[in-house]
Amino acid sequence: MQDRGEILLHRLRGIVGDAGVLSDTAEMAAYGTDWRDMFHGRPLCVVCPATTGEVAQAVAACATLGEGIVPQGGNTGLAGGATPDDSGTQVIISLDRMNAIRRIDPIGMTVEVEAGAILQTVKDAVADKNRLLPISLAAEGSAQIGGLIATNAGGVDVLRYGMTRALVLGLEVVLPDGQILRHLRHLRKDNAGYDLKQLFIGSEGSLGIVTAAVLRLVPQVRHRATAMIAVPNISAAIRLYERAQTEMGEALSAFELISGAGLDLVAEHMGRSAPIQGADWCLLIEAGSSLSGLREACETLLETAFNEGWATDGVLAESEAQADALWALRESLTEAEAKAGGAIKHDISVPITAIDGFLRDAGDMLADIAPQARLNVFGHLGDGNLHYNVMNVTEGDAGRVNAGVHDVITRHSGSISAEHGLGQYRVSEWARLTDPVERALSRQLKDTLDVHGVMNPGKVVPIMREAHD
Ligand code: FAD
Ligand code: 2HG
Ligand code: ZN
Repeated sequence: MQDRGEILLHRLRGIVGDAGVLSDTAEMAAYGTDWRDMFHGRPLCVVCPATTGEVAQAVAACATLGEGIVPQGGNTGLAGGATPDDSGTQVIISLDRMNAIRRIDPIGMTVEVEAGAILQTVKDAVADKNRLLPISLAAEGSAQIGGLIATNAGGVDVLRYGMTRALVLGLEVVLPDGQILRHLRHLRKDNAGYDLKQLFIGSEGSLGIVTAAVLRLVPQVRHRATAMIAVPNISAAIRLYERAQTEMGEALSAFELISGAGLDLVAEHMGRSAPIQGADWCLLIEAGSSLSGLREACETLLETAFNEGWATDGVLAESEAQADALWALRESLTEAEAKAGGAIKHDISVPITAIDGFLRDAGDMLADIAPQARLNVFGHLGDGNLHYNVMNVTEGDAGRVNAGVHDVITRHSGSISAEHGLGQYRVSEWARLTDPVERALSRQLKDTLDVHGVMNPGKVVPIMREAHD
């Protein structure tokens, strides 16, 4: 008699064809491990559907047999959400083959794409029509639209344009029982009933598989001013931020913090050296507009910053190439950290005025429990979102450090996941720190939409039922 796995493989091959199902261990290896090489799973197979109909049939086949499904996009996620468990029974559904850009509307300023389209490819396509899809992150050459929506990705342009959620106008989603929710609307205004698409944005594949989306575009930025500024401390950085908002308003698109230690990592492991040396903290600021005059505004801002003592050094990019070189430093931080041995990652946010206090308290906590730790702190200061990455921690101390940072963040009324999601990396900490009412409601939502518990099990909502705790 055939076992369930063999029956499922047979059915899946019937749906997508033999070539669309990978079950060879070597072929599946890249899909079974996350970008950080931190989570290692063993899938039954990897299914690569070419149409929404095929995704729906594959999901229904898994649901009928009660086997877990793990949706996977570009596999650049930093929370282990796209990695299966090691049971050898879960099915990865990869969106790689569903990558068409279906329609660009430069007047309505929308783009309709399939979930497997790579962010950079979509950005290039809309740029040809003088439009911008304003999501920018270092993984944009691999991250897919479906993955960005599923994680409600942030990045360096959130300050001006919001998280991915703010750009989603319509979605097509395959539900955990194989039904298709078709809501591919190109509408900016649509109050007809519950806004169901919001349920799937940021739910990390735990409620359904995004197969296509309509995204909002903005006019392409024609002029930009980019500056790297050394600041003496965080409170000076915050004062500078307040002034930048006043001077540049909606043109301000990025206000990023990088530590001197982070720039040293980038120099050592990526061979890129910064124009500013020896500072504890640096900012990378960018403003963009269809209109000119930004450079002058940026010069005035820098002048004020020096006069007020908020800046100790600064570089205003003279050319696009120099601006790109400044961004390359910022975008190399994650890879440099990985090359240096990795870190315990904390993707925290607090109200921006609480950043200084958070850094002080977290530093005190670390000095107590892991004095040898090294920090790589950087991120989206303007959003109150820092990547508080702790390096050089022994395996034995890792859990205490992780919980310690999250306890500090909780005391500052912050979030333990500002933009990367919970995946499997943070799910137990979320359960530990989240209000019981919020936990129970999340569980109820998951159980209602995913009756058989097959959609990305163990991600976002813990696998154990919590009804009685
Ligand atoms: P995957 O890694 O494949 O999946 C991520 C999650 O989404 C998983 O839970 C998966 O099950 C689910 N999923 C994927 N596709 C679908 C789908 N079609 N339908 C339903 N669920 C799906 N993130 C930020 O927010 N800001 C940053 O600045 C940022 N910078 C990064 C820089 C680097 C160098 C790296 C490696 C990662 C970075 N990330 C950042 C994290 C990552 O790029 C984002 O989370 C991205 O959105 C993941 O997209 P993906 O296609 O790779 O998704
Ligand atoms: C970034 O801001 C990403 O560059 C990655 O969110 C953060 O590596 C990290 O911890
Ligand atoms: Zn980030």
